[in-house]
Amino acid sequence: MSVQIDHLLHESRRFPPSPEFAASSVATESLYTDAAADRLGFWAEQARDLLHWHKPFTRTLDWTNPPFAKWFDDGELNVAYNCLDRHVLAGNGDRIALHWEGEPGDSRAISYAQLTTEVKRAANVLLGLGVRAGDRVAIYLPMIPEAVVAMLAVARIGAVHSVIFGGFSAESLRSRIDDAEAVVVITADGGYRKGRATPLKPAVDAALASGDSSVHTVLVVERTGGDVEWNERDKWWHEELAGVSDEHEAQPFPAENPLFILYTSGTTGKPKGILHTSGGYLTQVAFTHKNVFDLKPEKDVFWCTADVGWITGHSYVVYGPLANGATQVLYEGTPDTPHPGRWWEIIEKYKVSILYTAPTAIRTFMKIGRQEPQKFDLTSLRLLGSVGEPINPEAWMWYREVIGNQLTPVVDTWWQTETGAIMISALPGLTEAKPGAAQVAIPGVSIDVIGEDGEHVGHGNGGLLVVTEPWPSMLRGIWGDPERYIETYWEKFQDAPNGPLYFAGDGARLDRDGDIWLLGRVDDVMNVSGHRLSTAEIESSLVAHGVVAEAAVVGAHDDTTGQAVVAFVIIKYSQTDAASHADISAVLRAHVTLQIGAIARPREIHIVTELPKTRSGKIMRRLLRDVAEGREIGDTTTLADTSIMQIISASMR
Ligand code: 6R9
Repeated sequence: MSVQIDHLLHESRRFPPSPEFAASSVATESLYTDAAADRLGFWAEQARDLLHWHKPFTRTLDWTNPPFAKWFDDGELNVAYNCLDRHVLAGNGDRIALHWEGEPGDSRAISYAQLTTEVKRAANVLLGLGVRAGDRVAIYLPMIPEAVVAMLAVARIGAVHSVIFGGFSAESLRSRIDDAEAVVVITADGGYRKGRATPLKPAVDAALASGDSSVHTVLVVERTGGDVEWNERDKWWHEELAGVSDEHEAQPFPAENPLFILYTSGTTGKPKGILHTSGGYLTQVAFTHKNVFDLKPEKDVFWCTADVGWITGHSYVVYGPLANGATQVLYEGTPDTPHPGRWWEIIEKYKVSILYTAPTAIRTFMKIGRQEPQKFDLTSLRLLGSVGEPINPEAWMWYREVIGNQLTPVVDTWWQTETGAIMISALPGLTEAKPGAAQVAIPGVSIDVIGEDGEHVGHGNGGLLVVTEPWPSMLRGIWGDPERYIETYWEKFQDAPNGPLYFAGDGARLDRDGDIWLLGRVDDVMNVSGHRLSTAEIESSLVAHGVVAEAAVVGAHDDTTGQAVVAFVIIKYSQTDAASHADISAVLRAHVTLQIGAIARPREIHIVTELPKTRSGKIMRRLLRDVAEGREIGDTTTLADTSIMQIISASMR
């Protein structure tokens, strides 16, 4: 059977950039033409322009042993120097690097000079503990400035960080520490979430309780002041930093020196330790942060709401913004604490000009209603970004209209932990935007949509998303498992005529103009009467109806059609007592039939109050498929809230 994914939903709204925005755009058309004329030359120029090299490189790409790439490999640089010292040396030491906002309302403004000093101290502490280039350091912290300091201090001494999201359990922490053989863990007594001080250190204590791990020291940041158990290996972060010099000269390391490992769970199996290195990674995150977000570092206040425990936090909270000398907001807590307008209050307070967040957050705000953001002055915003899942056209429209005052461009950015940096996105001053489409590969990145046979699908068709040429911020492998790296990403299209293709695992289609629309994970595609239907399109159709805030669609076994569409929807607060569930279901089934066609009409629509999501906010359709097919529910360990599945199952009886 072919992989052709039938595309059914039509979206014809268009939003060109305003003349004012276009006139002062950071990105220019020449980026596309230069990259098309000489792709490697283009990346070499970006690497030289955007970064400081202690030793200039002479080789751009070594692809003689695919899929193992080396970029700029005879060059040497220091990643932390690029994010800190050079801005201070250029006279920008007083510029604010971080406007940090704690959940309880405490705040700190940290300049580039101050951040540099903190990182130098932390680097001296790590060196004093015997940490050397290549050693691994695990970081398990809330969203506090010390998380950024810790990452940069590890990078500064050429060591490798492995940040583990603070919501992960002791068991997940232990398996990641073991896999990376980390020697030091940096944690905190706790952090603030949903109005409470939540302890973190007990999970580290439990993870290391058996005493046979590679970890010799645990550094503990004091955040909440809560009680902590104390072990021989523990040291207070503030005491250690106070006891060392604030002088530290950054040493150069080879461009291919490992920078970090970040674990990604995928759908099945043991988490993969995605490995990223230094020069190529920093080049592409700096390039995309500057051009996709139209960054004017002397004026803008950038806010990426992702936690540093995810790739979005690595690339667009830490490395991209700091490499570019940007001023940004870092917020510790949840969006609805102590009130549902907290994010909008923060935007007003710091005059945030660029906001980068995820569709799951946007849809949650849609569910609550526009009255919350409308209580605050959001006129400082001039650009909005989205990442993490396909953004439904209606969510895109709401984002632009309600948050962006009907004015701001919205960029939908497609990328992955594995790709390290943004790969597909509009450039806001150049591209005519289409709600719901990621649209075009960034300059210097080569993307295609192909069939199972490896052939380009042609405009108007759907298939599999692949990257056809190596890119600077690509993963360099899976930590300790080169075989799995090849099998997972490169084996499927290894015999392509111009070398192996990177298979991303996502479905996509090209519209008539050749623009790219993401259709969801290939594992989630449904097959109804021989038609391959994308989750994203049917979900977008449901979200386009005025009563629906969020929707998840799965394919469930059906005797007649092979699979049938089963939908789970969340109704907007303002609509919850408008009609009975049966009425709403009937209306929505008719709506999808009208918008897409009878083939996509859901067999069942279940009205629920929550959807199962991963801790980074992605809908876990696999679990909904279990419910829809009446099976025992599978592994729920990656769910943000494990009680959700009981609530959903109970509401269906
Ligand atoms: C950055 C990040 C990667 C997966 C990816 C895809 C989905 C991310 C998207 C998107 C549609 C977008 N995804 N951005 N789908 N449109 N703009 O999220 O990394 O956590 O590794 O997830 O997320 O399915 O394959 P990661």
